[in-house]
Amino acid sequence: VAALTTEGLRARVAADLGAARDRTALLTDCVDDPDLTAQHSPLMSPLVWDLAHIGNQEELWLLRTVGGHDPLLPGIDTLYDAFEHPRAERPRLPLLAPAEARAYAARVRGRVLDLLDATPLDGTGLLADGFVFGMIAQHEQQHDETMLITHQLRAGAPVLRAAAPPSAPADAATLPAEVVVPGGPFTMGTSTEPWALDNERPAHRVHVPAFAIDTTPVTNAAYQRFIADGGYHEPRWWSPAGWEHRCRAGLEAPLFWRREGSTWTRRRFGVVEEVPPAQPVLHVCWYEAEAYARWAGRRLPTEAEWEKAARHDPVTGRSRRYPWGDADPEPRHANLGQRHLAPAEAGGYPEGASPLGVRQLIGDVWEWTASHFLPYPGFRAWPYREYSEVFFGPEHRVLRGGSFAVSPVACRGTFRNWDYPVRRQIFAGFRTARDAEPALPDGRRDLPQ
Ligand code: AVJ
Ligand code: FE
Repeated sequence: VAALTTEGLRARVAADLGAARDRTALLTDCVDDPDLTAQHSPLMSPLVWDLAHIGNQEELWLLRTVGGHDPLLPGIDTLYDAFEHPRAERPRLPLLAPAEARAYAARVRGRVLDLLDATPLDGTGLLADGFVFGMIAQHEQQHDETMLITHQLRAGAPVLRAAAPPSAPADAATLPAEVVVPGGPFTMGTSTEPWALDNERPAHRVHVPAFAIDTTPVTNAAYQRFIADGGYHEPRWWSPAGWEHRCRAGLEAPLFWRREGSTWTRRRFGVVEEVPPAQPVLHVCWYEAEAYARWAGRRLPTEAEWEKAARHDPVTGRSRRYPWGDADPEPRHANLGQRHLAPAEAGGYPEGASPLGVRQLIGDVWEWTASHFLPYPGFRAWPYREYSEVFFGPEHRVLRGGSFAVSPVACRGTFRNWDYPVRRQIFAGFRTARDAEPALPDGRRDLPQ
């Protein structure tokens, strides 16, 4: 973004806003009005809430804060303030009806495109490198992922379709199980990425001791070995909080899985299929990831380890924007943007590998890390406390890397997501790690039987 001319940046903003709106339309035009206003899960808003909230945030930040406009629909702000009304309450609010919500979001967008033409994007603060426009494009795409989660929770006939993700390349079968990342400092976070959000800032040096990390996310086949080995019934693999949750919630397998005879099936956007063994496991909570890792004789990577594996270039000592380099994501690099509605098989996207050969760090599945969601040293809430600051603390765990449902505009090596350790409806999987000593000489490890 930084290298663009003002006109190039304007075109980029318009394209990113347009791509977000196309995605929003795809997710909301395929269902009827009762489906848009229904609550498909108490964890989620009705889709029509997300739709108007997208428009309302765009109006607040772009039309009112930047443009100085008066409110378009006086009185609606409180309905669409995520902090005033928890998700479970939203269906009972006097929300805009689907046609009104669409018209409102479209009206806001029309004025935003006029404002974009009239606004210099080389200013400071909110306008530096077009930041606030980029923030709003990211916000809409984040809600597009949220709406896709709602679709996954929705019962009924399938309404979404997409091409299957690519199969793993031939070398996937012979990849080393893990990659050793040498110890030493690296630069975590960013002070230069123009559209990075506040929690990704500032860049700071972190010393990370040598560790080994899985070359790919943990697969359904590997996870099924944990289940078959009685992993859900062995308290020793679980932390005390994890075991308590496993018992209270009656966890036996990932969310959406069902055992049918000797095979596992799962429901994906209304379609029941056999669980694909080579795809990364999806819809496990942090506690399940933690238990699997302990069963495998390993642990979850810390957030710093994950980011070092993803960004550190041992040749130059620099941190890259993405595992493959500084170039923006293209379809050959990673499974992003809801092009496919599932993760690609483990070992996929060799062109997106990190310098040390770690694959699929970006895209496919969000990856749970061991770390709590905390501010970096020198953190400054910007432009609003409710994006990150109010969520810092031990109750959330950090997820990294983005899923197949994440847009390239809202995904990079520094991007941080977070959620409660019990959450399973998000598109989350994980990979495991270990301290690097003692390393096996060929970089392999023994897999659990
Ligand atoms: C960063 C994904 C946790 O969806 O709750 C959307 C993003 N913030 N609107 C969320 C967000 C405000 C946020 N997450
Ligand atoms: Fe939001």
